Amino acid sequence: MSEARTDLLSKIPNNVELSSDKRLQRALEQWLPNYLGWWDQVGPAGFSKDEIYLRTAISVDSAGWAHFDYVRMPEYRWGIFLAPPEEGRTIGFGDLLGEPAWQEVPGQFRNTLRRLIVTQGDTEPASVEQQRMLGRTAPSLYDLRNLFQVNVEEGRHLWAMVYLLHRYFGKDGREEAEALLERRSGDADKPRILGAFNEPISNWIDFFMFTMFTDRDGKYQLAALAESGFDPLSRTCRFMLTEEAHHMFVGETGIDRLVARSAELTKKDPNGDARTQGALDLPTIQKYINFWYSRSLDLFGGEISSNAADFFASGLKGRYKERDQPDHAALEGAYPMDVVEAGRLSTREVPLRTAMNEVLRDNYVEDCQRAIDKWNRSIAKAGLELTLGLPSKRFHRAIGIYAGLPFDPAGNLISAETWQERRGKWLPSESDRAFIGQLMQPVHERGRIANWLAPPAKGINGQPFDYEYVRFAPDRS
Ligand code: BYC
Ligand code: FE
Ligand code: FE
Repeated sequence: MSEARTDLLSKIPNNVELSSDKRLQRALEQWLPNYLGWWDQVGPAGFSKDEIYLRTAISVDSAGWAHFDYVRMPEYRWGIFLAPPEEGRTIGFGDLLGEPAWQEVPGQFRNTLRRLIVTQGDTEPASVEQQRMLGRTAPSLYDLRNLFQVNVEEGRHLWAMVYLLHRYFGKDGREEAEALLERRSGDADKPRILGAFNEPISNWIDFFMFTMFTDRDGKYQLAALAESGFDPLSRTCRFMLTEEAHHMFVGETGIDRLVARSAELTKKDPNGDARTQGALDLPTIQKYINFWYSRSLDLFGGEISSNAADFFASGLKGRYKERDQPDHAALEGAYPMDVVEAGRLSTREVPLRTAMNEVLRDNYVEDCQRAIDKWNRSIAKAGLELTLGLPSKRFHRAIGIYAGLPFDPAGNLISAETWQERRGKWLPSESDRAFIGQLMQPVHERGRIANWLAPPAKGINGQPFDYEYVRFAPDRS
């Protein structure tokens, strides 16, 4: 295997030698107008004539993989890029540990692999659909540009999965690629596959929470798939992870800026009420954390999962940083799991392979806690004593062994009545949403920012915050 050259000039930019496989190239070129039709129909509403200061992936070279310039979104160059192959790569875990990684799909794992790729692929366009209306209420040009950067890259992630489907899964792969453009986030008849991707993202608080918590699930899922014995999937996910870092940055720093401004105005208000000062109060921010964190925990699947054990045994999906694990077979260990038995919580030992979803979820929880600690430092800096926190892993779950059971944020099992009574204190209510709705007035002038949000510490790609991140077209519609 040698490094493929990067072709930036053909219809579909790529580093997978697309021009040497005419059939595949033609099939993807036929999918391209369907993709553009989807983008036009349910991608960002408005702004299609405006020039956005965006980065575009142009190679997988860590030194200079991206190029920044003004682009109209419909003209964005969505490309197919895989991380360079590793000479002599072998399967790193499970029953086939040490065998050569697969360059083609092994027949016995074909359906499972296709399902994993389709599930991953489905989330990418879903998020673009969910975020479609946000441009109209962007708090600054900097944030507007970041929204669109995330959107175009999620579009590219869809391309990444569609390439795998077309290249490795024949006719059913092509059908799945069509279906990825047909499902719609939140649609009653043809919804997206996973729960969080059917939740509305109605305002910028949702957006920052989503990029913090839900894109971060993406990081851990992609990292687990980057370990895959199916080498093209591994290489695809490895490159996607470089882009993912910015999405999580948008979320984590977005919430930090939200929290900092909220704390500052709480401190300033004679009654300690950020809302009278035209900002969001910290208790409401906590509710949004509770909501998006719990929905994102669901994305890791059931705590006890034979699917997860099978994925691991077959070498299809590993753990986070599998190479740092002491035992790649994971046949011996057990995971102490809190389960509900006869209406009470008790701890049960679960075979490690069956607990793989939970193991990955724990890596994620730790990462989220790190961010919470950082936000709490911003609150303390403003001179407030309040703190934010993560609710228990059991709170407000819809998937797995705690699904539908009434737990309070501390993780105690409570009665259904208490849950009904208190849920408005723990999760965003209609009146919270209405209040946020009227906070969300667009600020589309260079260098300015909405009152409810602090400016970022620095701009994008070495530019200042006061930069023309979006050049509005004179004839914009
Ligand atoms: N909602 O054994 P179980 C991203 C289903 S985010 C609805 O518990 P398993 C991004 C499951 O399919 C990363 N259904 O779970 C972020 C199964 O169905 P069947 C996305 C759910 O199989 C922001 C059943 O419940 N990537 O990239 O271990 C913006 C019981 O299965 C949910 C991936 O997810 C749910 N939340 O599945 C843009 C990676 N959870 O078989 C992008 C690929 C589970 O009974 N997917 N179910 O019909 C996977 O690795 C696995 O399929 C899962 C867990 C992690 C989803
Ligand atoms: Fe993505
Ligand atoms: Fe993302």
